[in-house]
Amino acid sequence: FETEVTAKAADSGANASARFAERQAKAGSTGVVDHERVDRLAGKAIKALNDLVIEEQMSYEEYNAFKAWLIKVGEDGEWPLFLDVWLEHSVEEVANADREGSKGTIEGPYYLDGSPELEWNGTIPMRPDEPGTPFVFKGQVKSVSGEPLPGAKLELWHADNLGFYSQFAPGLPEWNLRGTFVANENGEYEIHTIRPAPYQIPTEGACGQLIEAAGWHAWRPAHMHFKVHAPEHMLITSQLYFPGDPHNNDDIASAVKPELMLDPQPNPDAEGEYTVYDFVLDPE
Ligand code: MBD
Ligand code: FE
Repeated sequence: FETEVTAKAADSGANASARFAERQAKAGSTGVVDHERVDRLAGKAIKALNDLVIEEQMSYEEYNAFKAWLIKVGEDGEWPLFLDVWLEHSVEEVANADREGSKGTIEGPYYLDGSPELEWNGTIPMRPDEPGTPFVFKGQVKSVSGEPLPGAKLELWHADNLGFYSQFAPGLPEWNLRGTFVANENGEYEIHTIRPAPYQIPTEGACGQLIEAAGWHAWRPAHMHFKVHAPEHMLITSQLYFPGDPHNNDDIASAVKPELMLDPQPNPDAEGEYTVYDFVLDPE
């Protein structure tokens, strides 16, 4: 069992790198280089590292350990994981500073576009015996002026009851716990799924090695990922969290915000829990 879990975790990094490369290729590039901007950003990044070496009086031994580790991050396919865990939260903060609607947060390394499209009140693709507490997620997509946004699309993806994402960890059916829900004429949705488990980032790769060496922990609190789109509105990328999770206050990816906390209640109509959360989208 140990080796099985290890194999799954090791594959996740390589898969995340491959999926990212595909998406970048599809997104295309204008090929136009803003030399001044590159000079400024690359220059500052290099200066920050040089300052670190001088300030901390880094030795050759430390420099070589750093070099070996950087090489290993690539070999393990963990650049998406490393960047999304330790840097994306700042990029997201800059990108979304002016929004008036719902807060968003980072996308992370495990998004896939094109998940199966379902009605406004559907069950997310899952195994017949999918382990975990049944969970109903309902609410409404609205504009900042309070208008419902019919036909809005909610993409939802989350880990299973063991913390694994389909298409990244092997052994799970394609699109397991991934779906695109189309809101009804009132902008409403009612999604049936299961509660995801907290997520531990792979411990045996380069990121795990860093975490171990620094004496940090490898956990993200349990979370569900969303992208919500509506015509003439800004796309929102978000994650929602569960109260009481031991890692809500020390998420390794620094992606928890108080506005993103759900309030699950026992479901009066069925086994499990339900929660209500509305998405408010800014105009484009
Ligand atoms: C995840 O599931 C995640 O959401 C992030 C941001 C990083 C690693 C794993
Ligand atoms: Fe995640």
